[in-house]
Amino acid sequence: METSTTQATALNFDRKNLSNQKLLDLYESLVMPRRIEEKMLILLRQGRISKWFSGWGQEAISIGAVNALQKDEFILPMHRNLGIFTGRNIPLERLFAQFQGKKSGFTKGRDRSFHFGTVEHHIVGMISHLGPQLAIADGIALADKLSAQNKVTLVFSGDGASSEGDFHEGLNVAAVWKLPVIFVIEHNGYGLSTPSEEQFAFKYFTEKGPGYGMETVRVEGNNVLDVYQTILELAEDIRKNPRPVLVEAITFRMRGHEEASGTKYVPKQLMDDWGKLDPVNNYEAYLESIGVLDEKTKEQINKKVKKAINDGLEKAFAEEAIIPDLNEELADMYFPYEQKLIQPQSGKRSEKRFVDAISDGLRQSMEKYPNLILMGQDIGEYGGVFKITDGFKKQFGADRVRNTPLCESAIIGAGLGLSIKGYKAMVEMQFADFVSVGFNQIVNNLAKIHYRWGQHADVVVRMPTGAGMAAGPFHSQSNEAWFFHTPGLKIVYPSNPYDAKGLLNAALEDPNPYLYFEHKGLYRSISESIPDDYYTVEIGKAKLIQEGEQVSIITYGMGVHWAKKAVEELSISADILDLRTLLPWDQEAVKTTVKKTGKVIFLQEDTLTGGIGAEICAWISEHCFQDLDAPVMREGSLDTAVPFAPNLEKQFLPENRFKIKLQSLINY
Ligand SMILES: Cc1ncc(C[n+]2csc(CCOP(=O)(O)OP(=O)(O)O)c2C)c(N)n1
Repeated sequence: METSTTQATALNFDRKNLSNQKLLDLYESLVMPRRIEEKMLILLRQGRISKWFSGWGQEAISIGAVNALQKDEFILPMHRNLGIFTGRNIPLERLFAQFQGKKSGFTKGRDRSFHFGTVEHHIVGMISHLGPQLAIADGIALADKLSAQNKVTLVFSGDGASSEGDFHEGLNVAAVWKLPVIFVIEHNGYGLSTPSEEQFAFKYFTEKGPGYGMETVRVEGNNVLDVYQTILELAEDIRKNPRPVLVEAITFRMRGHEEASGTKYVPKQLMDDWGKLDPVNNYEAYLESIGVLDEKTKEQINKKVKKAINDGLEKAFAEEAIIPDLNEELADMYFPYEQKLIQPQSGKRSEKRFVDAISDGLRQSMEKYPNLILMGQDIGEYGGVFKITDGFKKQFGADRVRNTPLCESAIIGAGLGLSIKGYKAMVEMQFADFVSVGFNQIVNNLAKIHYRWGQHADVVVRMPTGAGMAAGPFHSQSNEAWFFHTPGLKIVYPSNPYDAKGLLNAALEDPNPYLYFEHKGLYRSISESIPDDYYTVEIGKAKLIQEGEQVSIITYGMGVHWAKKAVEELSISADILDLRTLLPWDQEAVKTTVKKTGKVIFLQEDTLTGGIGAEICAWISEHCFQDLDAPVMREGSLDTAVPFAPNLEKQFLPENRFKIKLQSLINY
């Protein structure tokens, strides 16, 4: 029938040179996810589990793939790939504990179903957003390629998720960088209830691959031998000749998107046709027809599989429900890391502009960490639009200083993939504004991955930020508050060359994910004598830039310079506290200065509403109330987009309003 691209056609099993034992091993591997699912559906009806994503009818794809790859090659499964987890012999009791939200599951009850990874089993599970998986696979494959590992990485996508921008970015990067990735598209004709023809206007993914300059192969997704043999051959070849290949597996999902959603939208004929092509029954019948599987062996295998499932379930059900531990929950947001401050070895110093200090730190970090990879648009030969990486490609080579295609999401995701393989990644946003198209990877992957399953994200995203250069709404934004609200990230924002170098080095040392904000207006406008040697600045520690008695000004970035100017112009005596780290911010230092002066004003370049100042002022009101002699005040930019015309921009920025407010606070 022609209503769907996933047309049911007869399966053609061909054992080629596979031994009887191999055929039986594949059979045992194939029945495991089916038998688990049968059990889960019963438990679901009994109300003993809450949700189930079915892979019924698609099992041959996972099983063919997982058996074709070497055990230490990474696989990045999606929500219907139970067979990847069972195929990697994950202890079933832990898998079931994961499904039940028990402590011994892979996420300690913090995430559900297949949303987990385990480096021990070389699996990186998905986040709900589907598409971001592909870029992580790119990063893992890049790590393998850089270290000449001759490995393949395999990542899944549904046909629905292929409409996401992340799909395009992931494939494009792999193609341009010739990464050893097998992209397996499980083409089952639907994304939830939406049929393929409402999802995209081509018929087969084999038509799409060549557009990326990528080889493509179509397999019978319900034929475990076709999937296995195809991927086995491909993987062997890719290990020798690294490149991405797109494998389209034609299949069908026989149950609802998840159990509650039903299948009413699927024409009955389609169900009937595909029902006849069940991957388990057909393979079983094939093995019987060639005399490899008899009744007795079939029974033995199924008995063994069922016993393993029942044993695993018994253990998982016996485990008590999680008893929440507040400290553990909070601590696990971050990879446990204790910073060891590094002082410069010698007293040698040079005058450096802000921009040179950043470049200096980055260069020395590259020298210190041979596993640090830089990625960004135009950062190679061109040296980046602000010339921070000028000469880096020559010094460190094109492998480590990587010009990227124009795709922030895939590159940040690739940074995470590198981190999973023990690399460090620095991703340069050309302008901080463009991080919006990489936002998801930062706030949902980098930020949450340690809490979810204990994997660290050793990635620093550099953010050239700030206004004042008449660059308009999309090259001027202050967007640190977008990330300040996201647990799991760390944010630093230096205001001077010394801190710029030391904080960048510190961020690159820490295996946790960082946003490093660098104000473009400071790049070439300020300079100071800083140590020539490598050093770090303490993370989470504010710095009292200037001491005074009448008032405390708490600020960061360009705000520090506006504050200094205002204090001078108004001839007042003020503490100026430069936060330096926004997340985690220095509560102790804030408390100390507020206690000292009793009057406090927060200054930020960002628009006022919901900014960093809002949080810190609220905290001061709650925790320093007794020390206050005046209302807690704050000033920031107007709640508008950043305007282009210099006069409009001047009005937008808080510098002048701040001076007036500061005077009123002094007078209070
Ligand atoms: C970014 C995003 N949008 C929407 C969803 C909701 N959603 C989850 S799965 C799914 C359909 C996915 O279809 P496909 O990629 O074909 O995979 P299949 O479920 O068919 O295996 C949708 C819309 C989501 N998880 N993430």
